[in-house]
Amino acid sequence: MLRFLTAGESHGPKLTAILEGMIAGLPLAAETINRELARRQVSFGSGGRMRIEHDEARITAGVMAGLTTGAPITLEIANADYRSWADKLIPPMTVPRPGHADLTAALKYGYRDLRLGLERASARETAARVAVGAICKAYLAQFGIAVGGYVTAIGEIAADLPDHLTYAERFALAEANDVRCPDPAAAEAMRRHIREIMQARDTMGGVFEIVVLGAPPGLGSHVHFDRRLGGRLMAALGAIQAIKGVEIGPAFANARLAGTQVHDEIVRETDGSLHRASNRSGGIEGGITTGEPIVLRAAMKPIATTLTPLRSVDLASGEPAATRYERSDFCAVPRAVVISEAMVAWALADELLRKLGGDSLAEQLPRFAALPRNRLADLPMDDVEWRFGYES
Ligand code: EPS
Repeated sequence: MLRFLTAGESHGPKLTAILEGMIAGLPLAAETINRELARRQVSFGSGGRMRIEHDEARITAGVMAGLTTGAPITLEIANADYRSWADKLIPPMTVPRPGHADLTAALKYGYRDLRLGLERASARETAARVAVGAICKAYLAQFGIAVGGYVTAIGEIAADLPDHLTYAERFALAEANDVRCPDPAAAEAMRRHIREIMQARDTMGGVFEIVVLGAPPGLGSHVHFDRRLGGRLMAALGAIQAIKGVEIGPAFANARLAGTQVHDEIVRETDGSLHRASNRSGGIEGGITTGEPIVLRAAMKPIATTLTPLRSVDLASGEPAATRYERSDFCAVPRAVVISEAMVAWALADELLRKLGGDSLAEQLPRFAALPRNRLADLPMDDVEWRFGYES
């Protein structure tokens, strides 16, 4: 339903994104997109590039007089750094960095210089995804659906997040510091840790959570593998640079517990509505949203470009060689939160568009209000015996 493409190299003139399938009538200002782009740039542990770029999106198609038209939306983000690359003589790059796409991309595409791979593999491309995600967030917000996130660990430093802290409070606390961690004491420790890592000429990964609030029950489907929302959300996160693990709810912790300790018991309220005593499913059962918050957790590996060299091979000489350092981030986990929010917002917007149908916001708003909810009145049962009735 909702497709997007991005194009552009890390040090080329600009990034371009085209988003196709968004309904008409959605109010959209460049400012809405630029706010998200600015969030993506905030991160303790960034390298020098983030001081060069001041990302702003130009909307060049699909939005007229402040409203989406239903036509493809085109976004452009200039690479300020292009100025220093445009006429530069590019030195050969022949020593692949372990962990980056250098070797795999060169082998696959037959590149005769490794830069051809890294230019597109670079996480610079995620600026375009965040711009697309900002539109998806604006769409979801029309229905009271919010996507947020926060860092829970940088290396061995873990946040302590008490259960009484609501998700909205976590989002707000996370925005208050540049490691995007809602636990202020842990945030300080994380900053210290990142500083140590930088001094040690190394890099560090971490873990973060992405949470969707206000998603109605009934998005996704159990009927086919590629319609299961859990799989779609994990794929959306797993398709981000350096993300190597994703879980829904406390999935790995659940795997160590008995079923009676894991499953979210269903409770009837006096008004006939149904609710869950817990949310260990992470808001998804049978590939379908339950109506509880959708909770995803992702693991980001340390950045592959390290100041301390790693062993590699110079592909030009065939001799063992140490990796050479180029400017890079030391820790990009806080930025990965914003990128992940964007990808989750896109996957969810796609599901909501499929659920609601129609071509304009005016068509969709009443349909959303009429969606079945978790209440007995929306779950009529025949309560009689019946037969399968397949033909024999
Ligand atoms: C990246 C390396 C760095 C990052 C870049 C991703 O860029 P440069 O090589 O220009 O210093 O800053 O990320 C961005 C430019 C961005 O906007 O996020 C890499 O090799 O993946």
